This record gives sequence, structure tokens and C-alpha cells, in this order.
Amino acid sequence: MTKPFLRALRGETVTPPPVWLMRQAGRYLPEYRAVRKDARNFLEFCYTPDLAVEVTLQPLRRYAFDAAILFSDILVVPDALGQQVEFREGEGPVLEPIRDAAGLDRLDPGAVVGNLAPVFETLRRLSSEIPATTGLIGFAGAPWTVAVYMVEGRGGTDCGTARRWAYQDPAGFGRLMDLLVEATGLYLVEQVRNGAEAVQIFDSWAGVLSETQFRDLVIAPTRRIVEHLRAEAPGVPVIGFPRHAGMMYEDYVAETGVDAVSMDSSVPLAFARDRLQPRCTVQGNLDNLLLIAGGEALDREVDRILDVLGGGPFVFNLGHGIMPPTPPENVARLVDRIRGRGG
Ligand code: 1CP
Repeated sequence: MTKPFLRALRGETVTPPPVWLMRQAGRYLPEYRAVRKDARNFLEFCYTPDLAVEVTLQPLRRYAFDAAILFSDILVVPDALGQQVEFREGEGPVLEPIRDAAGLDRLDPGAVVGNLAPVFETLRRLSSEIPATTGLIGFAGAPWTVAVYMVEGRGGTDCGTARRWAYQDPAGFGRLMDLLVEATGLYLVEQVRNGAEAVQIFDSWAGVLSETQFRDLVIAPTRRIVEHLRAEAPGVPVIGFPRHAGMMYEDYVAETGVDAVSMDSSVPLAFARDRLQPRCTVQGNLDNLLLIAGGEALDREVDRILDVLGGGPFVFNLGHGIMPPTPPENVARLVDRIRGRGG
């Protein structure tokens, strides 16, 4: 029997729908915090297969999720390209910013696959250890979102430096995007060769762009990566997540060729059902704050999402990652609620 998660990504309506949650391995779980505190730093943690396999499996021991997502981070790609990347406690990622041709000259897209060998080992081990009905998801950041961190040097900005560079020097910024398209394509194909059964492309900063830049910096590069995957890893479903893309979700789906689109919580469900679901599988989009709040408000919103989207190809997820203050029992309540709706 094919895994329910993969059936849904291939366009089947699966009842009840498969469920997994972004950041399902993470700080809301005490067992994650226990492993994390022994690791020297976050990147080292990602590059230690024993630890990465363990924390990937932790949420599966508690909850009947339909998929596991590789434990890693989108910023392993700049690290593997040769940029200096550091995760500081309480501050998040800090990178030595790249803002000109000299900075680009120091990056080597050909080095990515070799430098990320520990990630591929983690995937190989996971593919033999996860339950037979559970899907295994590989992932990467989309070129635009990874470029934001590479240029700004950190997250949480308005992405102004990166957007200005793209407007003022399209050739220079285009070189960075081309390099990331190449590195990301090679990286995702290698993940598939090592056991990933589907891949998700995270474009967390897609929502800050003008229409023109959205087409140039989100749709076009993502489409090139999808085409590379179609050629080198045929049949492997691709999930795109252009967070906060608003009205551009529709063109993103039509023009990138993704098999599924993951939606942030601001996407209206009727729009998702009428404009996106006829073209591809939809994934999402419970507000991650409701998972903290819990109770009947959570139940009501879960039911509403299932009522509107459950009649077509759908994967239940959040609109963005689980946050550290989330009570683990609320995650159990959510999964039970979805399963309880039966099929
Ligand atoms: O110390 C810790 O435990 C740090 C928390 C943490 C975790 C658990 C970070 C730091 N990364 C991760 C893992 C991670 N990151 C996964 C693993 C799999 C899973 O989902 O369970 C994934 C898919 C990511 C992807 C990621 N990293 C994104 C895209 C998705 C999103 O959240 O928008 C982004 C933007 C990052 C960058 C990042 N990694 C970590 C931090 C604090 C940040 C910065 C976030 C920001 O700028 O707001």
C-alpha cells in the first residue's frame, strides 16, 4: 500500500487527510531540549547523524504523523557554499553578509553535495528506521529566502538590502540566484538519492516582494529547481511554501509546476479550495498560535479546515512552524481530532 502522505501529494483525496507539522521536531518537546543541550552548536547538531536521526524520530514516537521531515536547517546551504554561518543562542542565525562580486567569488556551488555528506547519511538511516506507512520529507530553502539570509546576514529584517541589490544590480544579484538554483537543485536530488520521498522548498520571505520581484525571484528560480527535479528525480513530489504570497499563490502554483502548495494561515480556505486545489494538492494552514491556545477554539478551526479542504487533495499542517511554548498535549489533541473524523 502506498503511504497516505504520498497518495495525497499525487493528487488523491485521502480521508482522513494525512498530517505532519512544520518544526514537529523542536523545542516544544522536552526530549528535543534534552538532546539539544548536549550539542556544541546548532550546525554541529545538524551535522551529527546520531542526533539528527534521534530528534527526527522523537515526534513520531508521540504522535501518529504521516510524515517525518529531515532534521536540518535551510542555512546549511550557505555554510556548505563557504559562507560563515553561526547560530547564536537567543538571537538566531548570523552570517557574514555577502553584498558584492568579491563575496560571490568565494562561494562554490560544486562543494555543496560533498560538504553536506552528514545530511545524506541522516536521510539514509531515517529511511530504514521510520515506520512503513510514514513518508520521509527532504527540504531546502528557496533561493530567494536563502539569499535574504546571505545578504542581510540575519532574519527578521524587511529584506531591504537584498531587494535593493536585486533592483540596482540585476546581473550581480542574478549571479547569486543562479548559484543558489544550481546548489539547491543538486542538494535536493542528492537528498532523494539518499531516501527523501518528497521535498519541500521553504520560501519564508516570499511575502515581502513586489509583483515583479515575486515573478523574478520566487516563481522563476523555483520553477528551474522543479524542472531540475523532474529531470533528475522523476516522480518525486515537490511541495512549495511561498509564505505570505497572498494573491500570488495562484500564479506560483500555475507557473512553478509544484505538486503541492503549503499555505500560511492568512490564505482564505474558500480561495484555497476554489483556486488552488483544482491544480494541486494543498497543505496547511492552521494558525500556530491556536495550537498554543488549544481547547475548543482549536477544535473548531481544525473542523473548519477539514470541512472546506478535506474533499480534495489535502495534507493537514500549520501555516508556519510549531512554536516553543506549544503544549505537547495540544498536538495530541489536534492529531486525534483529525483522525477521529475517520474515512
Ligand atoms: O536551537 C534550536 O533548537 C533552534 C531552533 C531551530 C530548529 C528546530 C532552528 C534555528 N532550525 C530548526 C530546524 C529546522 N529549520 C527544520 C527542521 C525540521 C522540522 O521542521 O522539524 C526546518 C525545516 C527548518 C527550516 C528553516 N530554518 C526555515 C524555513 C521555515 C520557516 O520557519 O520559515 C527558516 C527561515 C530557517 C532559519 C532559522 N533556523 C533557526 C532559526 C532561529 C531561524 C531563523 C528564523 C527567522 O529568521 O525568523
